[in-house]
Amino acid sequence: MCLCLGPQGSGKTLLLKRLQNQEIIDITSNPTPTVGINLAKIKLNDEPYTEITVREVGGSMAPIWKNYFNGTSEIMYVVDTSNLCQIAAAGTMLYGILADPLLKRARILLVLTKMDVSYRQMRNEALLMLQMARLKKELGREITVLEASAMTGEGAEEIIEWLRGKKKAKSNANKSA
Ligand SMILES: Nc1nc2c(ncn2[C@@H]2O[C@H](COP(=O)(O)OP(=O)(O)OP(=O)(O)O)[C@@H](O)[C@H]2O)c(=O)[nH]1
Ligand SMILES: [Mg+2]
Repeated sequence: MCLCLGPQGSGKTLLLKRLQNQEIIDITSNPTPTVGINLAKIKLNDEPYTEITVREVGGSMAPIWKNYFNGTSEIMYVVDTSNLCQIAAAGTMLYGILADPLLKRARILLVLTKMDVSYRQMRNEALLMLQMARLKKELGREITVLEASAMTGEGAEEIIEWLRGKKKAKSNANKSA
């Protein structure tokens, strides 16, 4: 199961909507904060049976995110790039996730979203504030970083590509087993 986490209002629900429906997204209706969980089925390609379910746990549930770690093989961590005030807190939450033994083998994707209302330099600032370079070195594990916008659809293909990687990895593992 892929778990989608990130601070309140960072853009998880709208991003998942965009991944579900790349063409049409109603930007006039604001998503309401997710109280509890939100399951999003995302098509990986046009063939049948190539859907995966991503489970978003709302930012207001952060104190109990860890209840959902068991059985999680991917983490999609969504950060609002336009809100640098929130980044330090987002980083602290991310460290907590990465330190959890249940997620030792999980693949990690960091999504810098709301790029439509951020300037490019903010991406670098965000990565600096998250201490990403240090984190990658200390953890010694891969963290994929992608820029996105649920409004414009930027990054959607890349995120789906990352989710597809999961499928490939799984079927390869099955073959070698
Ligand atoms: N400009 C812009 N606004 C966005 C984008 N993604 C989300 N938003 C807005 O940000 C607000 C919060 O979005 P949500 O998707 O509900 O955030 P969330 O991370 O699911 O929040 P919780 O469920 O409370 O954890 C909404 O008003 C969205 O319209 C984006 O890519 N660009
Ligand atoms: Mg939500």
